[in-house]
Amino acid sequence: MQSLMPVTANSQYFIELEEKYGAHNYHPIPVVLKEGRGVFVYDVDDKRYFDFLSGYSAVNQGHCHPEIVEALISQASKLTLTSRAFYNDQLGEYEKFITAFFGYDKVLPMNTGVEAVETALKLARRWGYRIKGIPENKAKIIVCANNFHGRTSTVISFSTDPSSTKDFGPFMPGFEIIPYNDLRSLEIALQDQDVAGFLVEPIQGEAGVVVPDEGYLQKAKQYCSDARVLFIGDEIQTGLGRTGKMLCCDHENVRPDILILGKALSGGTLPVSAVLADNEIMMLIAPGEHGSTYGGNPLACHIAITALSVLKNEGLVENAAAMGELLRNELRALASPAISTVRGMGLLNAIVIDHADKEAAWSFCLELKENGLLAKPTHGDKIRFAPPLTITRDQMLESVEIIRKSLHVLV
Ligand code: IF1
Repeated sequence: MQSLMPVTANSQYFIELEEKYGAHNYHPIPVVLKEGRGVFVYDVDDKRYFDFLSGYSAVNQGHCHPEIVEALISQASKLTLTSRAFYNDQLGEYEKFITAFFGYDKVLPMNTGVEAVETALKLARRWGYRIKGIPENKAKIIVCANNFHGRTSTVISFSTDPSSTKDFGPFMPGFEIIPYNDLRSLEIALQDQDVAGFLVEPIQGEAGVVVPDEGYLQKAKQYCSDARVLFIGDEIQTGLGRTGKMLCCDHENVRPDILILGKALSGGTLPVSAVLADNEIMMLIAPGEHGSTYGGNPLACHIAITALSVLKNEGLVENAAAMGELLRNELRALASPAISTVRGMGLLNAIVIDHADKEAAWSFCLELKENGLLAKPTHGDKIRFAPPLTITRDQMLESVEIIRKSLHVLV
């Protein structure tokens, strides 16, 4: 059991409630938050923290962005849900807005990221059967080892992480796992005529911000085009400005055949996800063949237009590129022997902790918390540093100072 720093009685009260009444499907850093504004969150004792996790990149626009909250409040007081049994005055406007924003013919609105991934898989399979001519129930989707695309039974069927898969079987067939960032393996896998799609994270987030070689995405897309296989870009975590471009695929001018978005699509207010594709793919789903209760609800649509507009109007993509460069340079300049690697793009970054104590990354995050910055390890020795894209230069330098000041626990 990882050690817990002592917390105040006030925090302890809330921690114990979760311990007693909630499933233990997470092991949080011991901090109890009650408020968020911009790059900051505040605990129940009014202590301020820099948020360097950003709700796993769902809060790119900063916590409780005033314009996004206003959009939520105004629409929530008018109409929140109609179901898709009827039209509403928000969905069409949103569909027009987001398809123009990303340059696709159509969008299929969903809620959580994994629902959008499942939707993309169904679209790719449907395209495989009806357009490519793959024999029924033979379609395959290529995925990469160490992927993270969500936690439904189908999606964990192609996970290589035992903590996501053990004792959750049996699993969905039709997936082939190849090494990430390995074009030769992809080229070989694409020789199979039953392959309908290649699902890939442009940067592997949960794996610890694994950035592929330059050119990987572009060549992978080319190989897929040559093999008549759909390139499915999971930009749920890397998209919406996080890596210093609107989409991570933009770094290599790659246009996914199917684009998957989520998280910051609502600016961290409620689950909003989306699948974008052109008509050849999207029109393969007829009425009644796919959907969800909340998918495309007027509240989500109204919020998402604002969340996307904020990214552009506030120059958050450009800021992510600049502040990410600053962060990586400053982290490297710390020249700490305990930080073996600094990697990332834009404001999706991670450090790798090199220390004899396997709990070192956790202990470091506890010290960061004590000093006013929140981050959490992933897969043991990696710590993700992903603040909201609104972070200023002064805030970044203050954050780096907190990181520097906390390094003493790693000696
Ligand atoms: C958890 C991290 C994990 C995602 C990508 C799809 C989804 C995610 C690239 C599914 C979700 C979240 C899930 C959350 C922790 C976080 C995460 F990488 F972002 F840190 F797990 F890998 N594709 N990522 O990153 O979206 O259904 O959650 O809306 O499950 O612990 P979702």
